[in-house]
Amino acid sequence: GGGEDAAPGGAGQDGVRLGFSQVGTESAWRLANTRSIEHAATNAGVRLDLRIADGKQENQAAAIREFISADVDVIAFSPVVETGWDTLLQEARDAGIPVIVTDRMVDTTDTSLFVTMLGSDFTAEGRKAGEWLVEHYRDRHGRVRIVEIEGTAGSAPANQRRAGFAEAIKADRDLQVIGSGDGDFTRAQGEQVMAGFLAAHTGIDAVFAHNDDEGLGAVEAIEAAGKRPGTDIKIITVDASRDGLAALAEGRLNYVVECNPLLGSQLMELVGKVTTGQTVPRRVVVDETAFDREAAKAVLHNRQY
Ligand code: GYE
Repeated sequence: GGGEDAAPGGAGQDGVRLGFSQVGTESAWRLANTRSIEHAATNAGVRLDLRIADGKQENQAAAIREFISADVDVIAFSPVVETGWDTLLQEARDAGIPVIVTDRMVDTTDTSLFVTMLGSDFTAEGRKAGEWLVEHYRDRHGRVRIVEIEGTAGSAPANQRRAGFAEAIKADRDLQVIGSGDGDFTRAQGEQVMAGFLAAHTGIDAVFAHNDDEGLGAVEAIEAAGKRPGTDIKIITVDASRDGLAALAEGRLNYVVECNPLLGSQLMELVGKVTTGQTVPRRVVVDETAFDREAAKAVLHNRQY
């Protein structure tokens, strides 16, 4: 990777007005995602109107309604939660403005309300996290006590990572989720939820945190409780941010599943196609992998986010 922001314009995007409603500033992933979209828009000559919603659906609704009144050429957004978008999407359609759903999926009754969805396969990410645990505890007999620090309640990545993880750990009945809580994809909330688990349960073996920030918060809570993260308690996270991979290389996290935020140039390509009447696939999936300690050491030096 690394070259994703270098995609040239000239594919119909030049001068196009794009309204983009972003979730917020909750994580390293999100900051990298916003930067990627800004860079790619500049490179493609797209006139970007970017609004940051501070994690609130009502802010996103207000921004999208402003995009509609301003009659932008394309609306794109990363929905903070999955449900509750039908009316708004209908308003965009009535105004004749195509909508591209980015990063997080919406749950709509009518999927023709958006042109395409560009984002990661969150179910596959959750599955990869679960498969690592199944493999790691293959030879152990007896219960493995897992706690889950989930992403923002109602968001697509929280719902789908939970589902993929649950599906994978079913392969071993000894693997049991004994507690779960909403970490809101932030470090502070991840730390607080983990502190609560440590106070409520003894003998926690493993943590599945839905992103790196939550996992790094859990590291702090575990250390504060006098235990060694990565050794006494195993930690699996998603994203593969630089801080996540650094903690993995140090052995404080145990496994990190990649979720790639650098989708700006793919988004601008879709914007160009949509505004020039070309057909686009209904679903575009971002490529990603997963890292153990050795793999983290190998890529850490040139990680961009
Ligand atoms: O994993 C998390 C961010 O929607 C994929 O949101 C994104 C998630 C990402 O806050 O760090």
